[in-house]
Amino acid sequence: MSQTLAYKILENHLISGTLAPGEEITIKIDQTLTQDSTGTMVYLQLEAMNVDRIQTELSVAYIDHNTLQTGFQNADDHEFIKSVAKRHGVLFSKPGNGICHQLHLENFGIPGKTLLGSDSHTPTGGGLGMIAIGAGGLDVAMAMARGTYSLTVPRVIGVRLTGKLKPWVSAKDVILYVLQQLSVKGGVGKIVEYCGEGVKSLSVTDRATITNMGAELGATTSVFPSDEETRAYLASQGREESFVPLAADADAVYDEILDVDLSSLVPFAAKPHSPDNVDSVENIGEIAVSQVAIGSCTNASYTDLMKAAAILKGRKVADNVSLVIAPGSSKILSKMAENGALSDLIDAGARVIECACGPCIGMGQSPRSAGVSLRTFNRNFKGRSGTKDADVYLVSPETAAISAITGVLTDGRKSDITIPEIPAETFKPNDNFIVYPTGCNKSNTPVEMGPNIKPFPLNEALPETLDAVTVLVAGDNITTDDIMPSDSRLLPFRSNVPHLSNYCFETIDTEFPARCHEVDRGVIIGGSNYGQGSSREHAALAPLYLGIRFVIAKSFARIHRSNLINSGILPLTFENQNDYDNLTLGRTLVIENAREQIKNDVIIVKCQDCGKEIRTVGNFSELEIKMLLAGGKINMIKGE
Ligand code: MIC
Ligand code: SF4
Repeated sequence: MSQTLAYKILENHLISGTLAPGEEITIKIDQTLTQDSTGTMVYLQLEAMNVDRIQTELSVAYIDHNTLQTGFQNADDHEFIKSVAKRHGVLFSKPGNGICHQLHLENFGIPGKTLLGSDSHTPTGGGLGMIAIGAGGLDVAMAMARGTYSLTVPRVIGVRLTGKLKPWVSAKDVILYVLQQLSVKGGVGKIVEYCGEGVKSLSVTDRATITNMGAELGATTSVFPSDEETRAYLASQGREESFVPLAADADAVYDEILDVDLSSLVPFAAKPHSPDNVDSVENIGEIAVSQVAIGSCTNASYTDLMKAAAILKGRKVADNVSLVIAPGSSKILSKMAENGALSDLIDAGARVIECACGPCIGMGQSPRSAGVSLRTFNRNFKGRSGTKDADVYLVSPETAAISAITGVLTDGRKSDITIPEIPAETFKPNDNFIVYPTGCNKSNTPVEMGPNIKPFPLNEALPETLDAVTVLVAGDNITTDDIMPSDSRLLPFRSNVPHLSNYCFETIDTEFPARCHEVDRGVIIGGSNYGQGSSREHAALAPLYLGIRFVIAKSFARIHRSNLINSGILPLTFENQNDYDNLTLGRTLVIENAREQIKNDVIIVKCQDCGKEIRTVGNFSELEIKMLLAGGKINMIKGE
């Protein structure tokens, strides 16, 4: 039977289950990656699993998020991660080497392999033809321990590309257009597979920009074929031997098709405060800009930065603009130092900062009050930049660079600048930032545990009767940045859930933690796509710490739903969405006979105050039921 590329790779890795949409399967995981802001939890969990060596072909621990070492906490976390990585056979990438997804593409990604990462933008690897999936930290720890991952088989959308991009239009505009068409919920339960003759006009890093931001569609992952462009990219990184040609069968049938004519696209921007709030730069108009930031795992490749350098060369950053540039990797920065492009950026007035996530996660470089910041990043959620009232627009590197010069949002097609073709480069292998675990094991390498690292909270087995008080009624598209905000102030506490919990839902309702402390158990009511965005399991662990035992929402984002289940918190959806409107704060909701009910199609939740019954749906797989009964994944493993 003819197959999509996604299903071919999944089939090659199938351990159990039926490869059909909606079925639960277990697949072999070849590679994992972690980063530091989710990594401390991952390695605490790996230690708790009491395994000796990892079961994957390759696992890498990157340090890229918490690199502003304003106190001992981040540096302690880095040492902790390094020590556990060495004990179990995981490679460790030091801070300064670059952003995990860019580094993985350059150094380790292999077409046709599976990659599980404790970061929602792990699908960047789909640019190389991998099935690369973002997951909660516990799932990644399990994948290291057992070499497997279980998931519900997604459907596959084909995005059929034709034509070729015009000057000043680039990969970012492709994915912004797809986001405009499909929305931040459009990819939930789906893999986005790119096909069509337009694919070959996109380089691997262009493709990686597109698969990276597939996370913003809510998709399980996105994937491109592996072709001559893939070979060229791997060769440029000195890894041509890793090349494997891969494509869907010619007559593969997709569950849906979206046709995109690349030649019809224009420069786009995602307006505040959602990546799918997309319009053309021309329509938005020449708004004044106070900051421009080029970088992140979406758009900090060599070509992206070289294009920005070519636009800025010999010109001056506008007086009203602070231009900040964070290169994706040390190899890129080094190459640009070598070929002079770095001087072009600095001479134009750019602030070149460390190769790390930096401003993308609010680690410094917050914009001015009520400022307008143009960013080549992937998320513009309110407050994520560290400035609550800033307006963040997501744009391509070309649009960012030209706007930095003019000081207003600018459609480059109107300028007289011609962006030169960026010649392909070869990069010197450099693993001086990598710590190899050679010769290390559990008996000769101690765990380095700093004083800020606290144990993670554990739930208890599901009781027969679960009663909880409504402590929050939230709207649609609540992000995990809303649930557990992260910025330079809070990121140092990613290994300290008790401290973090004081800031849970800070951007939405500052009274939330106090309200939770007043009741024994709490329940959160959410709208649709609850928990979109980051993979941080802290968005489940902090509520768990505060006594949240179930969440009823109109729908859930994939990774957050799994994180809730891993923590033993029930994610339930309303069968009748009108029930959402009747719920207010302070209601006691009861699930009687909960241990049996979670196995049913419909789970009845009774409102003790009004006597009304709310019909909810769990749709839990067998494995999920086991986890929920045990009070979470760790408890389940301990009981096995
Ligand atoms: C993000 O871009 O939101 C992050 C920070 O990389 C997160 C991970 C985290 O919250 O630590 C993600 O995308 O998963
Ligand atoms: Fe880092 Fe931003 Fe990418 Fe998240 S989205 S991994 S914070 S660069």
